[in-house]
Amino acid sequence: MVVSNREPYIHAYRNGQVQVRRPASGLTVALDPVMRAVGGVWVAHGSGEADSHVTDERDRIRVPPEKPAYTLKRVWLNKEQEEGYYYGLANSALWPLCHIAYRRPVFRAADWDCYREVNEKFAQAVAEEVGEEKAFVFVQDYHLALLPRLVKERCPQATVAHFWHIPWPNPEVFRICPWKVELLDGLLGNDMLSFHIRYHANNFIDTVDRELEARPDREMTAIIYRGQTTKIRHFPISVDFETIHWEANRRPVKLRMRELREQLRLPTRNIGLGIDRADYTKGIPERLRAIDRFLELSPEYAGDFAFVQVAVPSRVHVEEYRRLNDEIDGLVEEINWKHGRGAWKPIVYLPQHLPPTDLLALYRLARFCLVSSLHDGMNLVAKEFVAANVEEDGVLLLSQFTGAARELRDALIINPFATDHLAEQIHQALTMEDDEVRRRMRRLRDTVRERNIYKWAGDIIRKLGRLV
Ligand code: GDG
Repeated sequence: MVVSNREPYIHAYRNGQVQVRRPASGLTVALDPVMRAVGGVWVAHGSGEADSHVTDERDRIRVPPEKPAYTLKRVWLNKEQEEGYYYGLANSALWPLCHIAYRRPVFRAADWDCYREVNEKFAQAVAEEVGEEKAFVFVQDYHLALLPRLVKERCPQATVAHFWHIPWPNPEVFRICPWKVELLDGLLGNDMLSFHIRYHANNFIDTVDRELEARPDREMTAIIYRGQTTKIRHFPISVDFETIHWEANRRPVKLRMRELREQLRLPTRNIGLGIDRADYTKGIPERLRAIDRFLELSPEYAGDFAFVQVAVPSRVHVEEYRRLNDEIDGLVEEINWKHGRGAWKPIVYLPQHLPPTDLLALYRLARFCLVSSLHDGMNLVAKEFVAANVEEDGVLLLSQFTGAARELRDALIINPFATDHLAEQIHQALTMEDDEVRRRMRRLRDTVRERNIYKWAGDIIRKLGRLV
C-alpha cells in the first residue's frame, strides 16, 4: 500500500464530461509505474471536483483508466483541512523549513491542529484496508510525518516505511520548528525511513540526536527510540528510462517537435529549456537573470537563441507563490524588452501544464536543459531530459544543490546563486564540441538507464524484506 497526499489520477469536469488528468508531481510520476507493476492500493487525497462521482462506496476506483492495474482509495478533506494541513503546515512551514531557500517558514497553531487531524484521517483510511493483516505500508513525504506511528498503533502487523522526497535540513535549521518533537516521534514509528541521499539521512540522525532522548546507532544507521528501531537509509529516486526513451522516439513526439518549433518560432539549434512547478526552490528568477547576463556577454546570439521556460502553476493559495509568479512575469517582460529585436524575443514563457507529448518534444528540441534549483531533494526533470535525449546531442546544466547532482556527474554542475559564472556555463553549453556533448550524454544515459525507478523500488522492497 502506498500513502501520499497527492493522487496519481485526478478526475475533473470538462465541457460537462468527466476527464482524467495526471498531476505535475515528481512523487506521483515516479511511483505510478511501480504501482502499475506490483498492484495494490494507493491511498491519497481526492482533490478533483469529479473524484467523488467516480469512486465506489468505499471511496475506491481502479486506475490507470486505460488499463486498470491497481486501486486508488481517496481520502476526502474539507476546505478548512486542506487550507491548514496542505497549504498551511505542509507547504508554508515544513517545505521552506526543509529546503533552506531563504523563505521564512510560517508556523500557525491552527495549521498544526489540521495537520494532526488529517494525518489521523489517513491513518483511519489505511486501517480500513489493512486491519490486523500483514501488509507493507509505504508512506510518502512531508505531508504525512505523523502517519507512521498512527498506523503502527492501529495495524500492529504492518511493516511501515516512509520516503521523504525533499531535503532534511541540519539540526540548527530544524530546531526552530515548534512541533519538532512530535514530528520526529511520528517519523520514528517507521521501520525504515529513507531519503534520496546520505547527506539528508545524516542530517536526520543528527537532528534526532539533538532533540530526543533516543539512541542513534551510527554504524547501523538506525535509531532506537521508545523500544523500536528505525533504519535510516538513502535511495536516489529515478525515472522510467525505457518508457521515456521509447515514447520520445515515437511519431507523435516527432510531429510535435516540428509543430512546436514553428508555433514558438524556435531557432534551429540554440534552444535552452527549463521545466518546473512554479516553486521558489527551483530557482527560476536566478535562471532568468543568468540568461539576461549571457545575452549581455554574448550579443551575437540575438535573433538566434530561445530559452523556453515551462512553469506549471503550483500552490497558488500560498502568498509566497503568488509573489514568485509576479516576479517571474516581471523578469520575462523586462528581459524580453531589453534584448528583443523586432518579432524576436529570447524568452518563451509557458506558465501552464503541458501534455506529456509536448514535454518530450521540448526535451528533444533543447540543446541544453537548465536545472537551477536552490535546493531540491532529487529533481526528476534532469533525469527525464537525459532519458529523452535519444540523439545524445543535449547538455544538462545541473544545480549542485539537487540530489541528482550526486549521480549525474557528467552534467555541467552549476551554482544558481553565481549569475556570472552560470552565464558563462550557458555559453559553454552552446559551444561545446559535439564529441564532448555526446560523450557526456552517453555516460549520463548509462547512469539513468541503470539506476532507474524500478531499481529504486526494488532496492527499497528488498531492504525491507530483509528487515522483516
Ligand atoms: C519532489 C521533490 C523529487 C513539470 N511540468 C509539467 C510536468 N512536470 C513534471 C516533470 C517531473 C515532475 O513534474 C516534477 O518533478 P521534480 O522532481 O522536478 O519536482 P517536485 O515536484 O518538486 O518533486 C523532488 C521528487 O519529489 C521525487 O522524489 O525529485 O526533489 O521536490 O516529472 O516532468 N508534467 C506534465 N506537464 C507539465 O507541464 N505532464
